[in-house]
Amino acid sequence: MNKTVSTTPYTDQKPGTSGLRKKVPHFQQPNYVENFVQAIFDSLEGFEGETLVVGGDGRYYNREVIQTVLKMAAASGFGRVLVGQGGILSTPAASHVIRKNGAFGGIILSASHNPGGPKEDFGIKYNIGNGGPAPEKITDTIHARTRTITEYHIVEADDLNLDTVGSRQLGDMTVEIIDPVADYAELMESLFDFTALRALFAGGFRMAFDAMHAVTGPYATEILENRLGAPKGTVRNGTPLPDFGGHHPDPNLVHAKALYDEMMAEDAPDFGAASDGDGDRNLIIGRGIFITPSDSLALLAANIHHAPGYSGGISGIARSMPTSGAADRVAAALGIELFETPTGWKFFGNLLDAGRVTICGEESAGTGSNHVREKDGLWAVLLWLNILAVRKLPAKEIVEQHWITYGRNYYTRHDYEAVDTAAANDLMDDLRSRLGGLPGTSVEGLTITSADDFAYHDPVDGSVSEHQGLRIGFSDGSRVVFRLSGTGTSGATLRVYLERLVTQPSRLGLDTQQALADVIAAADTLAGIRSRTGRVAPDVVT
Ligand code: VG1
Ligand code: CO
Repeated sequence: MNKTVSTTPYTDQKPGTSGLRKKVPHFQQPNYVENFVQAIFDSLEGFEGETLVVGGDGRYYNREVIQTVLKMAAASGFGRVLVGQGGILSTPAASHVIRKNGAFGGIILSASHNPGGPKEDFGIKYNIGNGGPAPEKITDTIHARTRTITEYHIVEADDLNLDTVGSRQLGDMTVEIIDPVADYAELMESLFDFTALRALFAGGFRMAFDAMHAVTGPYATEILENRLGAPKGTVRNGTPLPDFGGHHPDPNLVHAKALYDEMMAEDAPDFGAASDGDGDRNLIIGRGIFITPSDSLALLAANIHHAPGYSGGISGIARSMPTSGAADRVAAALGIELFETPTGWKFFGNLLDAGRVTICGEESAGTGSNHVREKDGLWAVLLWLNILAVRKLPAKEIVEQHWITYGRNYYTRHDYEAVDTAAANDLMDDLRSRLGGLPGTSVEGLTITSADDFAYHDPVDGSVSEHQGLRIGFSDGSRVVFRLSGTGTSGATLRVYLERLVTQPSRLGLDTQQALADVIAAADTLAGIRSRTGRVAPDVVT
């Protein structure tokens, strides 16, 4: 039975960098989920009888929201919904399922690397038919709709069993519960040389994969241990938990510190990796070396032809603006286009669809290719393994050779979390107002040569996205970027991205924070970080 329920708008349902993210109790307010889901459906046209894909990272509240989405999709006229068994679909797997099935779109329930649990974070994101995050045009429409919504539609029915694979009926709509791993594993097998990877593990190659009790566990266990023969125990923390075991499922040097320590030890495994809450990010650590995501993007681009799925080479590379320029040097050497986009995967979709780029990456540990329209953690890990299997060198040596060829972009990001929102906005507004006068002046011994508020002109659809980060360039090629996070759920998070290119062979092995000490000091002087936020040091350094 279809039912129409009256509702009143919430004023805070603006999607951020990657969907709507709030604390669980916030989502539990009356009609909060229903309003947002109805606003999504109201913003779309022509989905009558079409297929929707639904899944999430298994965090607290995932199952409840899936039931609501299913009942609302049935009332709104979708013909079929594909749901991952147990409500589970990693973000890249959801992207693939949308594409493979020619679905109209998908709803992904995740707050990614943010913690989960009854008082922690939840999120809802809409992806379009190409499998990628909805572009700003659509998220803006959804937001506008949340401000005027007066009713939503839902069928009255019992909750569906999500735990057994198979078809069920919900009103006039079919719900198919699908194996969340099978299609994705098959896709990986079509891109990488699984025979060479099996031989690698059979030869005693040792790997540690930390799934952080998040969604990648079942995918990594199936692919690495079952299909590639890596020893049992290669995948740690492989069971998705609603609260991720009480940790942040954020694969960085702070939250995956145990893995880092293990990889720096004498008897470290050959290769270490981790993935985030929804499986789209990757952390790569070779024995004795952490590989920054910016370097990883450049290295993968330079070596991707070793994987069978990319043996024809790549058309172009895209990176988010705050990501280091390491990939630019590879693109220049290959004679291919390099695109600089705003933060967030939604900006890569047009370039991938148009065939302008094959590989994309972000400094926040996201890398992906045209195989789906999301970043893909396990894909990056498998590509690394494929390269190691072919080149037969330790990861550390491959990285050091790369620096000798291309130079090293020393890179770090300093995050100031849960800063007072007004103070963070003031810091950005004040710096923005002074940008015009900065070029030609000096700070901490560095001469400023450029300063702007990054605006992106999409070369495919001509859309313009403004205010995507303040960037300041120095005469020696080093750079600092300031941005406020669009995924946080408490206060503001100030992200300061710092970078310097070094090409002298004798200076390639420095400590990153030391190599960037003057750029870090310049950032503080320019923006008054300490004085305005009251913080003496960043909360997270990656
Ligand atoms: C962060 C990262 C960004 C990434 C986004 C979503 O956004 O910086 O690079 O695309 O998270 O990733 P922000 O606005 O907080 O800087 V995920 O893995 O949360 O889907
Ligand atoms: Co993620």
